[in-house]
Amino acid sequence: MYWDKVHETMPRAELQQLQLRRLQAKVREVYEKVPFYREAFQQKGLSPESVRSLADLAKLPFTTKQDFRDNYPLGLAAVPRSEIVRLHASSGTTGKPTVVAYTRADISLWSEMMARTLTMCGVTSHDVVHNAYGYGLFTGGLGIHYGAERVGAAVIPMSGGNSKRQIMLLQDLGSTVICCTPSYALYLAETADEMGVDLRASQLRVGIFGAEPWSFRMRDEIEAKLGILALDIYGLSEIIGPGVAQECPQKNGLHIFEDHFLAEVVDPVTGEALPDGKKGELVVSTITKEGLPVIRYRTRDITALHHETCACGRTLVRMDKVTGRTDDMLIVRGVNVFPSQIESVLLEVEGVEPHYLIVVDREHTLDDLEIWVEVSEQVFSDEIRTLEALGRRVRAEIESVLGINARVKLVEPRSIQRSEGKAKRVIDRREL
Ligand code: DLL
Repeated sequence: MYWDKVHETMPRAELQQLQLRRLQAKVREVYEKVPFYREAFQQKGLSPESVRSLADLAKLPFTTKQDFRDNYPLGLAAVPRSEIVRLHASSGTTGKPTVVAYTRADISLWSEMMARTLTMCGVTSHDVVHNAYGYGLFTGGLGIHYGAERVGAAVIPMSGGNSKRQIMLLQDLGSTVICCTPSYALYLAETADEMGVDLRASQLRVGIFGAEPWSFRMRDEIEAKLGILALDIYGLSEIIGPGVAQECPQKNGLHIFEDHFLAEVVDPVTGEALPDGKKGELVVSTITKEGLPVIRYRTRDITALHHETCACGRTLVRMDKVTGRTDDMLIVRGVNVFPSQIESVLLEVEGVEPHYLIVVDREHTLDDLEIWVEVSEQVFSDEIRTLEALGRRVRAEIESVLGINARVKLVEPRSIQRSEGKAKRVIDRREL
């Protein structure tokens, strides 16, 4: 099912013409209206006329999170305040948040992208969408909300929190679609379980989960516990929010809406373009957004691109599931470790729950990696010998995948803090 068949299935040559036209116009616009871009271009000896083909995109300077910080709050905006109708912000781990601005046309574009997203997941005007992404400065809640309204579905603006009430309303209002972070979906499943409710018997059919990394194993777990099809949604505030890319039921990567968002994957160290299939850092340029257009934004998200047409018929480039960020990679005793690798290992092991915490510390000069893992109720009440054997098994699996050893601490069911939004998986106590 397509929302906008023309653009979602456009032959590549035609799509590229459209992209080039839009890119040239946007580059001209930011050069004229945003001093940051004019200076960045001039420093490289570039002008809007330097962009003659799509390949010329690679000559343009990158924009980074730091540039947003340096121009806090709205120095990168390309329109006067009077044209801005909405502001959102993403909370950074340090310092001031990143603020983003939308014009009326941007809100319409965003709704359109979200309508594509939802339609790709099979959502229609007959659906009831339980939206448990946070409403507020976070883009998840309102992004899904406007998309669901555009499709004509009935949207329930739940936001996060009060999980028991969520389960009650989910059932009573006959929700067919659920949207939230994957970690919150698991928490809801757990809450339902405690309440004696079997979500598999509810009307829920499909879930649209994102805003944080989650493994394929986690998908299996969610699909089994909720009895639904679970699809991955990707986006970031700096670009527009959710609605940058969406996985279709083929489960074959996420389609990037590249008639509006140009995608490149570059080597995170050299900044050089990488070919299809090679993992690197995703870089995105917005070629139609008005309020806060961004050229070559370094997302820090790690993925690879694929250009072959998908079995669903969309010609739009696909990106792999984001497995980590260049900045949440841990370097433990010199080895690169991504939390998602640990997650996949844990979820392979029977008796272990998908709730974990990675604690890194430094004893004298040596890094110490400890992984806290919840065990299932059944294992927990079993003999100590069983627990010990499980601990050894997890440890061995982790060692074989990461190539380093870690201490494994098996903890009681439900003892690791649950999150209503993005889960916090890593505690790094090293003072480096
Ligand atoms: O998380 C927007 C969003 C809302 C996406 C709802 C999907 C659903 P930010 O708070 O700015 O925006 O965080 C963006 O979250 O750079 C990724 O690191 C991460 N992220 C988002 N979606 C995914 C995903 C929203 N599907 C940052 N898989 C991004 C992995 C994701 N990571």
